[in-house]
Amino acid sequence: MLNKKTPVLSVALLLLVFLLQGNATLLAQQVEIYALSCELEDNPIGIDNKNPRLAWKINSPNRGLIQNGYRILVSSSEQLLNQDKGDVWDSAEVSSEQSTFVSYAGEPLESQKKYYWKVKVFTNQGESDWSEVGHWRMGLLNYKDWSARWIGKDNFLATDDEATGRLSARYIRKEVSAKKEVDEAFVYIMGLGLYELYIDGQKIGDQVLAPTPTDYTKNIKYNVFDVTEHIQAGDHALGVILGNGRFFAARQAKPYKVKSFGFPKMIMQLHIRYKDGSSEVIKTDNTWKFTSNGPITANNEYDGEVYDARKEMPGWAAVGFDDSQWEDVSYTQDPGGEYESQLNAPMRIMQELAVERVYEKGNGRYILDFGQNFSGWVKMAVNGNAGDSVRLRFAESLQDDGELFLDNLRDAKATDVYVLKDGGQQSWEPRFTYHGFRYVEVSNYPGKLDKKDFVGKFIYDDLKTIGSFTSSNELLNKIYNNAWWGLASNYKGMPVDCPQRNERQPWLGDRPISAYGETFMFANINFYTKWLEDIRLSQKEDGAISDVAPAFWRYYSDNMTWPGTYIIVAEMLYQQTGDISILKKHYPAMKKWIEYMESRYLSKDGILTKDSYGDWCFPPPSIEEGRGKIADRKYPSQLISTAYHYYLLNKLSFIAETLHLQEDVQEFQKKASVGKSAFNREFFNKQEHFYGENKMTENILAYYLDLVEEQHREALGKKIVENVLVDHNGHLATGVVGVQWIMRTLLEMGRNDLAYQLASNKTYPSWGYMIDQGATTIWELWNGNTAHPKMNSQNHVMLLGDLLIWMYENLAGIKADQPGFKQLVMRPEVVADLNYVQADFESLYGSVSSNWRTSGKQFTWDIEVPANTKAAVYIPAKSLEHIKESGETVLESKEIQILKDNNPDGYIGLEIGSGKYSFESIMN
Ligand code: RAM
Repeated sequence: MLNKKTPVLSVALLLLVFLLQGNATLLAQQVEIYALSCELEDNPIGIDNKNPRLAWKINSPNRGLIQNGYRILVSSSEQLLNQDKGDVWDSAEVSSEQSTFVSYAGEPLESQKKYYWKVKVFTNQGESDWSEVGHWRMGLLNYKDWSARWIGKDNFLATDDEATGRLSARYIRKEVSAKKEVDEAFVYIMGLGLYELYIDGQKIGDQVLAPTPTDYTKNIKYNVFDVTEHIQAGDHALGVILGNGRFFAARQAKPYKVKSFGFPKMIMQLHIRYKDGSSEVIKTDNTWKFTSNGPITANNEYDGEVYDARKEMPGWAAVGFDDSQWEDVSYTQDPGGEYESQLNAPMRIMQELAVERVYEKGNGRYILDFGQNFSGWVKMAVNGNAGDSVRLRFAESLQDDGELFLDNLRDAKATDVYVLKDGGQQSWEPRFTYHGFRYVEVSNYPGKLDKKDFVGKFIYDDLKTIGSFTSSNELLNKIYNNAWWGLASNYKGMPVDCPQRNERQPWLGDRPISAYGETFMFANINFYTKWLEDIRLSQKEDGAISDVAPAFWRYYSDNMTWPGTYIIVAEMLYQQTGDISILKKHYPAMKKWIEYMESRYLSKDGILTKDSYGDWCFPPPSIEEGRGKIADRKYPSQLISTAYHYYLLNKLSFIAETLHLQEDVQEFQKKASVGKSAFNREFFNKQEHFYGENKMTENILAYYLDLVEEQHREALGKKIVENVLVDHNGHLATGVVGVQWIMRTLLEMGRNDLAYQLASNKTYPSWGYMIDQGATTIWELWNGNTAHPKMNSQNHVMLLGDLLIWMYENLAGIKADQPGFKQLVMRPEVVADLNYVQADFESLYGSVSSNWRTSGKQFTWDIEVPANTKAAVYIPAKSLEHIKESGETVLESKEIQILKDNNPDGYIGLEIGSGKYSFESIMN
């Protein structure tokens, strides 16, 4: 046990969702700042939530550590905080185990003010010292804080290519002066669709493709920059470049479908506080200067960027530039949305990739292979003559003849052009586009191409990778790795379906369960919190929710499976984080949506009659049968919509229960029970014990979503086994809908061996087949190598289904038992030839890890459970006597409680507190 002198328990602070972090020690030890370990640091200088939530992690190796109280101090200055004075909030000692999402409850927080905070915790093993100091800064809280005007040009310009929808970038500048000694300076900016901000010629911030995309008529995200180091007393130049982004839609041909918001525009304020206490706000107005005659002559997300270096305007963003040829900027229409601080992480260049191979094609033409499908762009170095025009085209794969395979991009041109200026050696990368690619064709490259002159820039939201998984099965590891690349590639401020063709839409139906698996891999809480808001804002007056959110494509096709993701992801995020505010916020809209669907499509006898996509992208029976076929045929299914209706009612009932809305709970349950009877009456084949047409997905939905009556459950399970083993020769046969549940269905049926078989398959259809065919990400179609290119992306994540969940929760055995991992249940599945798994995951309480290996009947398991949590651990063992922990029998351990000492299922259950444990056992 711990005595009072035991060293170092440190506490890391997080300000959740809008967050910060410091660090402290328990027991009067020295404190050191703990680098932020999750996305919660996404934006500590622009918090516009008036009650930010605070969180901290207790970083301690001690076993069985539980917090039983905390005290938070928030001060208006660091000096006050150092004197332990919380002049804006002193929570006093609160007796509570809560260490995540603790709502600020002090004095009202003021716009643009910086706050300092620290926490100390009281635990069952003593009291901590104060943590190190964390801080955050409020954004612009009041609408009156915005006194600048939107500027730009609300029309096509002579430099724009109206026909292709590729606009010339807009350059906007203004020279300003700081009159006195500057204490601090902050910029607040919205530049739509995309912007880059420069001060005195230098780009501000390392974000790219900012701001995060939203439905700009509903909300617009502003970004905040601390520019104190750039603004001293004296003259300065402010320069902004605007690109199309999602604001000016890349495709204008179908305005009823593709939403366009107008022409690029911006609003910005530079707030300067002088050392003498006075302050000043410099704002966009009609005295700023404008040109579209700069080097970026064309840009859009799908088609690429054209950059004519001969048109560069050296010094355009620096003081002294002659802008007499520039026009006055105009006032423009306000886009309409609420202004909100961007709390989700910006996109950044997250990784650089080297060219692996170069294929020389003659005449200055080359094909570069980066060896990996990813999304982003290429930076190129080149030496040539002014006017030489180098063209880069991007593709995911090559044709048999070694040329780029472009057909699956549809009409996305995915082409960047760089026109050289005088001056020999030069280098360039685009700003307002990105591509999904592995291969790049370089044409008209002057001189000999050296592969070192090209660097791939992998761009996605700056979400830290917080999980890892490796096992003795190399194929599983490869699939996991492909999943990582696919998911990362499709984080673009919203979860897009694919990064390459003319689509790139945030389809709801692609992520219902995938999002859950992703939370183990990426620190994406703020990301999905933002997406839920996008979905909520897509809701129409009548209750309809779009299949795509933000609704850049206006598809309100009314079905349960795509919009249903709203409910599934909200509930999942609550389970994985413990943030109940998510449920509170979204409950009314979710309820309104289901009632809308019922009012239109629920038959009198309980069938939900409307579906749109069926089991989208299910695999054709054989590669041959799918060859050359277009995959976008829809097969709506009332079985699917009725099953989801039932499932979503149960989810809503759980949410209502959590929010203490008893009447609603009863209402949902009543409807669910009608739905269940209707489902069985309509779709169950009593003689044969299957559902619908005995398709794998149909049977899985009935089984896993709990629709089958208890007395038929076992028989249905047998049908599913037959579906896999007999009908499909040991393979899955599920599309996007079925694959969300398949691994956990087989596991629940006691057939994890079959789940493992599906994950280990290399023949069609399987994830392993994709890899066998050279995939480095996950495909849109099981038969992605031979189907028609019209709808056939090679970097889509929807077919991951529940695979990652199964890897973490079941193979590794890392699963939340109480919301947010306050309590864990760890039960690794030892299966077939799998003889080790190593996985870890950074929860909001700290690191959870599970490393197990087997040797014959011997099972060895090292685990780590974070402070302030506990875990029920299930160990494969013959009996309690066959388990040792750190060499000792567990019977004598005071730190280990026994939960279950009989093992009809081959497992013995123990309860442990935080800390590291090494178990050894002899299995059945
Ligand atoms: C296609 C894509 C996308 C899917 C929609 C319904 O555009 O496959 O991922 O959600 O169809």
